[in-house]
Amino acid sequence: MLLAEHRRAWAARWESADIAIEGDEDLQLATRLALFHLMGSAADHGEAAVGARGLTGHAYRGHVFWDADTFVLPFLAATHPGAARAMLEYRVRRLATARDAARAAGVAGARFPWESADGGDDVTPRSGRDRAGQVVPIRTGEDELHITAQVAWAAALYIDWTGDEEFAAGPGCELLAETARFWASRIRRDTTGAGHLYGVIGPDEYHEPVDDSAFTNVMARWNLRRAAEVSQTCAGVSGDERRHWLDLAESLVDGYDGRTGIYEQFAGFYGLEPLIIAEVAPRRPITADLLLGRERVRGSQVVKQADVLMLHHLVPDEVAPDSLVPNLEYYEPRTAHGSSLSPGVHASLFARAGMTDGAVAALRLAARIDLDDLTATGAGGVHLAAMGSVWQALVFGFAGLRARDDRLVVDPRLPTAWSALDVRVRYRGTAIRVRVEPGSVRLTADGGARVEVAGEVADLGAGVSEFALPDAARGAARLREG
Ligand code: IFM
Repeated sequence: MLLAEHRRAWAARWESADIAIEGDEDLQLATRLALFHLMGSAADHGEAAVGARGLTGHAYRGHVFWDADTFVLPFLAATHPGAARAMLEYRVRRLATARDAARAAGVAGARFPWESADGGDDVTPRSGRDRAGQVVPIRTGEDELHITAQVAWAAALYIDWTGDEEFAAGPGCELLAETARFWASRIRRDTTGAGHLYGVIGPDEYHEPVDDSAFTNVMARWNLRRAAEVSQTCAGVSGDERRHWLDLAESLVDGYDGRTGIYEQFAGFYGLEPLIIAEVAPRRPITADLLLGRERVRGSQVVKQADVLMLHHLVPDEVAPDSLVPNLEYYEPRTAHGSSLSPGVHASLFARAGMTDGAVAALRLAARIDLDDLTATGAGGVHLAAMGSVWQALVFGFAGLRARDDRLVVDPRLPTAWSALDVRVRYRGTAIRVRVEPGSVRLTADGGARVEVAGEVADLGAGVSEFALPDAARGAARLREG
């Protein structure tokens, strides 16, 4: 194929993926670098295993983590769905291995591995050397169970964005049902009937193992509920099983305190040393366990990466209404951003909370992780999940896009320093360009789509629709269509 044809094919393939940030050239450039790597990370069909560093470096031996399902896949589902489907196919083809892993652990359903390669069994190393050269045990392969819910979450997000009914009724349903069965048999009920998950690791790997990780419990709850909903239209799940899932979901404790509006990260977190990493570290991101020692960090409230806050990002309908701001205020100064996955999630949430200065600062960190080698781990390859988090912060956070029920929700927050944010996505087969300017949002679609813009529901046809955004809290008034 000639170079010009290659270019045309590449442009056609990715026409729904560009992002323009008008008013911030540095962020624009860094964002395009992230898009470039994300675009190159997955195949269009067959199955695609996306390692934590893609194909750019040796770190983590190319293994696939939740980085793929949670951070990279959403970009593909919303811009180039065939590639997202290929990533899901990687999981679908390893479902039998995940079932074997569950059986070997004495539980039902399917248990996906924390780190996987070609075979689909768990390949997490059992020990490693930390940056000070000390040999340390690695327990994530045994205990970081939330990966199983992330696979289900990725399948559901793909269904929500694409409306792929064949996948939803077939392999998607199977993934959701088998992951729900895993949680159903792993939950233990105490004498009061409350459900618990003991001995797990949440995203914050500084604390391991813990009981009742709010993140893991709420993701498991979401998994059980979503499986009960989706499996109504697919074979193999009885009404009794669905009711059992819903009952267990209801029973799970989640550490939420209605008086403070805060989720306790895990049972006993509040009793740890109240060390605020933002006050003691010279800068963030910081590898807090290296700075302060593993044991000190383990006994303190220093959080490695977005943990409770990941819930507000991934499953906002599953957390208590109005709990974003209190949790952001509580956990943000406690978070070291010791993982590159973290600042982009904070950026997205700051944007959702309307705190756009904090959002831009966090986004800048996420976007410059590889450019400035902020974690000094760049030699191992680029941090694909961080790049995915940059896209998510811009599209889910600032532009406020979300596939919810039968519609695409658009609820933007534009920082004052930006004159416009222009993003492109593909929602249920329709290419949609979303241009946010101060006070307005313009949607250009190449077909039909139901949208909800700051509270107002509208059915778009092909063409341009403009909505006023007089005040994000008060909603939008439609200006013109055509
Ligand atoms: O998946 C991540 C994890 O959340 C933190 N440590 C690195 C892994 C691979 O990027």
